[in-house]
Amino acid sequence: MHSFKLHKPLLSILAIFSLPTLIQAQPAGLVVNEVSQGSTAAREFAELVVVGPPCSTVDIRGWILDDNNGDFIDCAGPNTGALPGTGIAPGHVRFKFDPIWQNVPVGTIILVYAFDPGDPGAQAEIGGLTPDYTDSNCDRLRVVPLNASNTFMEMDAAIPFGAASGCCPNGSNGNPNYTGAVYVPLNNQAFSGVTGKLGLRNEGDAFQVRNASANFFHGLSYGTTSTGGCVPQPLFDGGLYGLQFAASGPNLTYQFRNTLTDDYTTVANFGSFTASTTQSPGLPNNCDNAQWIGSLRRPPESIFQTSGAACAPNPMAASLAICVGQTISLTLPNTNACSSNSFAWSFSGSGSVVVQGSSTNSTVTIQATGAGTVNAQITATILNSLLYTQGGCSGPQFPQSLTYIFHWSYPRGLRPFPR
Ligand SMILES: [Ca+2]
Ligand SMILES: [Ca+2]
Ligand SMILES: [Ca+2]
Ligand SMILES: [Ca+2]
Repeated sequence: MHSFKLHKPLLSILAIFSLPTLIQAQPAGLVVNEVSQGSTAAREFAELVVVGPPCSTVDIRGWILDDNNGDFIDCAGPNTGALPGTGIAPGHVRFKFDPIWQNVPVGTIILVYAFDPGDPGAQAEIGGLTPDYTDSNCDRLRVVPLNASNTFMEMDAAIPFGAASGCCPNGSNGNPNYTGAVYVPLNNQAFSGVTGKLGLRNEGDAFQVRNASANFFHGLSYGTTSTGGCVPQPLFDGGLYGLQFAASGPNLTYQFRNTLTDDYTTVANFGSFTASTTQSPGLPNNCDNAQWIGSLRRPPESIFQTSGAACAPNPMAASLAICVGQTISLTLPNTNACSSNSFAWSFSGSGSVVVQGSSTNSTVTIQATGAGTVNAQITATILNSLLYTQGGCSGPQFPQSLTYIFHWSYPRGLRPFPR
């Protein structure tokens, strides 16, 4: 019989990344990619893009979505209260502490939208999209209605609450924070509608994302306040990054267009547009936006790494030594339900092998034909073709690939496997 010995590690199996991408520290969170009033009434939606280090996932359990909470316009100084007429719809929503939100791959789009089955004026215009909380179809889009059918999120119905009346300082009139929130299941107007928790005031308001500690992560504001005779009338400030837009009213959408750069904290990279013709729920906002989203994505096999570090070397089990003549199968590690678009195997080193069958799948079968060491390398590639088509891109766009190398040895002195 031939021998098949599992040696102690001769060489560790490494993951090596073929893209010359600069891996920089990227804050992990949710970027507001688009906020739309809808073409009419309260058919509102918001589109979020998961950002973070390449090859990583982000834990968004407990992350908060809200409209203006006072942070975008508030009475100056601590404990001075909120202002009326600034779009503070009482209440907010958050992602539940549910496992489906624990490891969301960077580059995922999350579409949250109004859909009250009993109120056509509070039904966002999302075309043929249907709810997909977990990205079950692997298109990296999660479609999430903010209504009673959504059991993966929850809301507080009252906090923060807006000021009923009065000018600054407004004392305890209005509560622009999240202390004392009590979470209950979503109702059908958890986004917009008469009792909406995130309802976007047409004349001026904000939309924002906050982390599980209620700290601001990203958001924008638009339009003007209406403080009922208070002088001077303060303006929205655009939040931490000054993302403020003059245009307001119905039938408007605010979009990250990556106009100059991919910096989502620079207002010049955003714009306001007519919603009925330009809103793009669940889709990139233009080709530049699609390229940015594509640049965030990596082959899904990379995102559940054993090393824990994003795009870092990925040590596997012990290296193997097999006999000349022996046949063995190699499989790309860390596969999950979603997979890359294409795979390519190659072999190099002092030993020699022949491939049996296909070498374009995530598994390959090889037979050792000559003693020595062999590196078996697989490159997994995602094309993002759908994303770039949706973004209206013309011409070829860049794919994203990762290369894994298996180190193998075929010891000398062993006889070829007898046929
Ligand atoms: Ca609110
Ligand atoms: Ca999906
Ligand atoms: Ca509105
Ligand atoms: Ca969009």
